[in-house]
Amino acid sequence: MATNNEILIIGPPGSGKTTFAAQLYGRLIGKKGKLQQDFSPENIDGIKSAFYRLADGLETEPTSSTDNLEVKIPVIYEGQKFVLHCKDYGGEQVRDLVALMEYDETWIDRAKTNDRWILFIRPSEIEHRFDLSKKGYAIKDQKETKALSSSTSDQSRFIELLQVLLHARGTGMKSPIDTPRLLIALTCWDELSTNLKPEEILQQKMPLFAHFIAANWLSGAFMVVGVSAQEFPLQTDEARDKYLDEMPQNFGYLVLDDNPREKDLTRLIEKVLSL
Ligand SMILES: Nc1nc2c(ncn2[C@@H]2O[C@H](COP(=O)(O)OP(=O)(O)OP(=O)(O)O)[C@@H](O)[C@H]2O)c(=O)[nH]1
Ligand SMILES: [Mg+2]
Repeated sequence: MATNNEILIIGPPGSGKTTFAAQLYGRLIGKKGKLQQDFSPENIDGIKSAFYRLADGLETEPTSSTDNLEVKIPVIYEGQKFVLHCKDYGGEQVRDLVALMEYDETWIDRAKTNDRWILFIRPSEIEHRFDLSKKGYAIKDQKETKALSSSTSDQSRFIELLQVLLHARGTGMKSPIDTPRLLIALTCWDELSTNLKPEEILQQKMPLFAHFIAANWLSGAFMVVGVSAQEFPLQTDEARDKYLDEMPQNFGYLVLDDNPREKDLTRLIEKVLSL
């Protein structure tokens, strides 16, 4: 069966979904990237308001858990026209999928109709990996104990999330998965201050999850990239002024194999379409 070009971005609260959507929109209207806006879409208010907040040097606001925003942006990619469906919803919905282990019609529809999934993970929020070599040692530091236990559950939560969505889609896991294609986006990359590659960070921070993906997806049907949609935190006046003066379109980058500082954020879409 042919794989369609519908893309679903999946990510827990605070993983950077809205910021990326706003920055992607800026790149599309800027018409300098691989993907360009063809003509103005209707009803793009949700993304626009996030875009204007960034232009004012302000962070995006958390998306309400009841919001299900869907905008259709007509784009041109390599001379071909198609409609990019941008979906934004409160990440709380994603958290509930795992916490309650249940999904509604909206999520069944999302899981089924989108053959390409982008999973947003913010590695700086995944504390320490669970290190089996430490098992058996008395751990004196309470903080460390807490970090270790939260890291295993962080990883298993992402595994469970994918399992719930595959179940909703009706995709079995007995043979390696070809569709949905999966792009794992490690977001807020700037927070890591690292020269490592995205695959290495995934392996280092989430070895269990990395193993789960490699064991269940066909090689070539998934990839890992780094994303810094905002480029730096907007928590100081200096940072906010930078955004005001230079415009959000000039900030943000991807970490790809062929370019570890790719400023064209639209290439994330190109990458997921190329899988
Ligand atoms: N440093 C840094 N911060 C970022 C980046 N992208 C987003 N953030 C910050 O991360 C926070 C969450 O970003 P959002 O885009 O609102 O996250 P979300 O996934 O839409 O969250 P929900 O709507 O709650 O599901 C905000 O404070 C952003 O400013 C980035 O590339 N770098
Ligand atoms: Mg949001």
